[in-house]
Amino acid sequence: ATMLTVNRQVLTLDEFTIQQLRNFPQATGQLSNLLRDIGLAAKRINVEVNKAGLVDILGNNGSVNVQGEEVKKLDVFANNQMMGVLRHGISCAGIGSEEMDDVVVFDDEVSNQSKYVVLYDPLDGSSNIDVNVSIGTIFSVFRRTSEVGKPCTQADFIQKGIHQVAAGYIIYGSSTMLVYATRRGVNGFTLDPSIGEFCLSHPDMKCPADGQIYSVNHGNYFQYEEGVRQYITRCQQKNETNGGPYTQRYIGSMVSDVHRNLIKGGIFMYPGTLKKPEGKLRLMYECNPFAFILEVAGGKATDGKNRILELQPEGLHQRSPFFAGSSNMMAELEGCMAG
Ligand code: AHM
Ligand code: MG
Repeated sequence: ATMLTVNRQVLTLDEFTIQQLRNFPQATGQLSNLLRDIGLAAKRINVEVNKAGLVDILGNNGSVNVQGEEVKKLDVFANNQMMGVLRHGISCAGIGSEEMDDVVVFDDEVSNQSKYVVLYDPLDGSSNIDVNVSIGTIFSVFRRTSEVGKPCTQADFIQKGIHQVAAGYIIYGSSTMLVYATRRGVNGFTLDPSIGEFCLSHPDMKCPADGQIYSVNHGNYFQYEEGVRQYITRCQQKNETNGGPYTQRYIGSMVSDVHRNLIKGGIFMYPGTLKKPEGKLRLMYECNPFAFILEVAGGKATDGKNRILELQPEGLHQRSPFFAGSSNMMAELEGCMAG
């Protein structure tokens, strides 16, 4: 019989972020702490996601379980976990969540000394929970622009994506992974359930320049503008340059769809439709973090015309059309959309 041994060469998330710090003696370690906090929330959310079919947490708020405790919906649970760890940590002055109308300013002695604010979508793709399909958590980290020592402000959150310090996601899939990007690179960690730690499994991730996968909701095809339809047709046909026809893959869970395309090469699209010209995805919680991750990995992300990271946000919950993925596929799309 083979004996399983612990691979001591593999760095945990904590070891990795601390190792990164060593190259920057002037760093305070707040970002490492922040990532550890998010990793902890991810582990707790993971446990509940895995139980989702077993215990009645799919139900609505207000339902009561056998112990007579109030049962929380999974997305409410995830939201509270993220907010809880960030509030108790030392690195975050406040949060904005897709689940909440307004930002939460922590305003306590330690939080007011923190450098960062975090925006997150606690459980993206939540319509997939009750059918056992992968879902995820997405986060975006900004350095605050307000004075450290005071409570953070609304303006700290309404920054262009280009100012993100870090962004990442957790995917609750066939295994659980945490992927995060800083300007210096994108790294992926897989949760090793035997030790309960995220372990570096995908160092220095790069999005291939070419891909063979396109991801879009075809049900909306006749709602898309001409350029998008033209590009989809090109994906479906072999032509002189593109090596098509491509494979179409669409889970309907952005974290999974973009994660796959990041690794394998591909393009993900959520265009505007006739009914919803701004599309569905939220700039601050979904588009910005994925645009940052993909660009650091060598890919591209636009709203069809402009680079996502340069869009000036006007509100916390605004939506944007979103196109992202392999750079050469994005170039071909741009050609179609330009006319
Ligand atoms: P949610 O934030 O309500 O979960 O919606 C976001 C999700 C994304 O994960 C996914 O890409 C998209 O909605 C799918 O939408 P559609 O079913 O319209 O294609
Ligand atoms: Mg979402």
